[in-house]
Amino acid sequence: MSEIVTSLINGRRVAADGGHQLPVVDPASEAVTGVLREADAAEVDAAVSAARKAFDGWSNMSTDRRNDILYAIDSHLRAHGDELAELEARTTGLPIAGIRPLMDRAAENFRRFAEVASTVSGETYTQNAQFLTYTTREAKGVGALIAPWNAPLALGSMRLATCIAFGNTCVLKPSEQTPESTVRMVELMHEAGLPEGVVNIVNGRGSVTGEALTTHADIDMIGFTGGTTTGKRIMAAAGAALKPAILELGGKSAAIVAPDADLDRAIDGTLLAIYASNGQQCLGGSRILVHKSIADRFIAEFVARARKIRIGNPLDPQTEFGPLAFQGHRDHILSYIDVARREGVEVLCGGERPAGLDKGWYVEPIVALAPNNRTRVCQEEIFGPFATFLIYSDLDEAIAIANDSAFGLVSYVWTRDLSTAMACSRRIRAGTIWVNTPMMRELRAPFGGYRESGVGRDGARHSADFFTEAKTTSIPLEDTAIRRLGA
Ligand code: TXE
Repeated sequence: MSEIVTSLINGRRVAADGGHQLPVVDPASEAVTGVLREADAAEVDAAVSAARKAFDGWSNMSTDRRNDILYAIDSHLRAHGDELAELEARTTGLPIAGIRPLMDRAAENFRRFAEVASTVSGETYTQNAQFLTYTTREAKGVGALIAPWNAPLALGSMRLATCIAFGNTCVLKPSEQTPESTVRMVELMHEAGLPEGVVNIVNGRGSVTGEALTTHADIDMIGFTGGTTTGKRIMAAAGAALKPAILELGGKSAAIVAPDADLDRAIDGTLLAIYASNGQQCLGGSRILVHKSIADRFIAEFVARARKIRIGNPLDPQTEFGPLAFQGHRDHILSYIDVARREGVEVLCGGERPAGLDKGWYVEPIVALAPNNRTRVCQEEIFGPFATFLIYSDLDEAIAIANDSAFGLVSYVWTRDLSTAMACSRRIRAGTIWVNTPMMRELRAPFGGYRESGVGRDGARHSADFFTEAKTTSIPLEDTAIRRLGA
């Protein structure tokens, strides 16, 4: 065992002694590589106090000075991109070739949201001739931020950057399944000049550390990325304490392949949308809706390519698909093979342990063909390499299937016909529609979900709105009459 992962408060890792301990497991070898020491309620309280203490200094710092620090963080994280990518690949099982660019994106989040903070401005109201009324935007306070295990740095940096760029301080809890890379990233942020207490980390299980954090009386808002069930629980706690919450949750996104699509590009795009990041991504295109006139050819080609995906050690640059993040999640995904078969869903390939990989949470990418969209594999978020095909007859039917879901995060459409693209853009109820492209993330644009895919949006203006309070000030331009009581 190499490392004991602890919390990081006021810029320093806390002592490793005592406390409840959880194993840190390498998903590629199943070996226990470290120990996570869980933060209890007292440690969470210390982290929130540190963030509160740092709030005045950070929120009152000039935006230019704060941005210098955020730009330095961007540069320093980029300089350590290889180190972070290796750590991330080891802990999550994500192939290094796929996540190396995401390390630069994680760094860039701090630059991008610093730029947004530079443009935040208020309004003036002069309609009432005797008064000047203006608005300012102020940092909201201390954020409780919760990040998931599927892409800890990409998603954790998004939560952090949107919060601290506007002058807030925070306590972040990474997932107990993948804690190490986030601690290292935040350590690097301090090396780049982040003042102590602005970002603190508490490590531990959701039910213990997470709950102590999101229900702490001295937090001002909650930012959560994770599963819908947990999201509902957090929203309920936030409601009870009257704290605003932004939630980015799961999805069961449809990818519509029209008969006029560029089928080669559609094959590449649909494969990537479901199998990138080992299939563990909220924006996965897990329901592939293909027109009946092209279905046989398209599905056959997709299956052939899925069988050829290079599965292996996440640290090998040739690997396209690594082990799933942890044993419980691997078992959860495999359980859907039986669920599928019981409902008459045909499993076309995958689900076995790949030859030659005797250890690790490896599974061959799964492709299935469902008789209809009401099956559980089409309704429930599996959150893994489980692609399910559905065959449709006309565009109205495809759009109806896309919308027949509790979720509404993203949707993909592959077509050369503008009217098909526009109909999907207008009629599909999802936060983002990607036309002829998989997963283009424009950081300035809002990102978030309809229905059970979340509440609120990340993005330039939307994050600024959530992470600041609007304040209105009115000043009379001359001595106005004041009604005199008791005169
Ligand atoms: O996530 P959880 P789980 C989906 C995916 C997956 C399912 C369950 O479908 O199969 O969620 O995954 C913390 N108070 N996504 O159970 O529980 C937890 O410690 C405060 C979609 O692993 O949502 C972790 O840090 N915090 C997704 C974080 O919440 C709590 C990413 C996410 O874990 C808590 C991950 C509590 N009561 C899973 N309970 C996406 N949108 O990208 C847990 N946590």
